[in-house]
Amino acid sequence: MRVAIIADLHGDRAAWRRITAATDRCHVEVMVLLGDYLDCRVSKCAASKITRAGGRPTLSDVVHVDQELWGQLTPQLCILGNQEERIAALVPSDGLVGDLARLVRAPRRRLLGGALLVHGHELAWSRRSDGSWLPGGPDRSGRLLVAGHSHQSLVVSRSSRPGGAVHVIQGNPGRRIEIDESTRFINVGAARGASSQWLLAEVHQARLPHRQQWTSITFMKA
Ligand SMILES: [Mn+2]
Repeated sequence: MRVAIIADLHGDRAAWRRITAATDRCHVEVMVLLGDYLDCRVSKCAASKITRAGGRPTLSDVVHVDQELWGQLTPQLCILGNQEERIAALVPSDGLVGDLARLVRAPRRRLLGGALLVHGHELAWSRRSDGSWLPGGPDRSGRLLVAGHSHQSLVVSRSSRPGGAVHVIQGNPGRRIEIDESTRFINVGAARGASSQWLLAEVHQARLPHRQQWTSITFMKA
């Protein structure tokens, strides 16, 4: 099964058009929107001031109203990001209707082919000496983790020995990487903007939903 993972679109309609044209050409069967598919017009800091003051911003104060784009995003497998959380917190409930209501009430995590998919804003990130950000914290599940949020593209593998070395591969556009049991983390770069990208993944459709079934990924420029 061919899966497209699209992270951090931030409501970029031109990028969405380029990506959907490419996913059609690649015969993608499943599209995953890995959080921050919408863009909140209110900063994190301004949002907490508004909330404390009991302010009631209008819908268009909070998000660029784009019913056509929302209608195309809604049927995809959506995973909630921090932008959608902030939009949901700020828009008065009578404004949260139709596609927007569905988009801001997506689940925070999904399992796909044995991998755990999250946006990434709830992970404890730490910065490595080479400048890349990796999610920290204890890894008890042993599951392949796929996230966006950092706007960087990379793959982390770790040898199975206790305390085994961590190996980081940069996800340059066009790069195809085989996935195996040593692959721990896939970070999908941002779909929005000039360096717009997405991820093409080959995932087996086996009967064992909790076994790791990802076979390869390709970082795609959009
Ligand atoms: Mn984010």
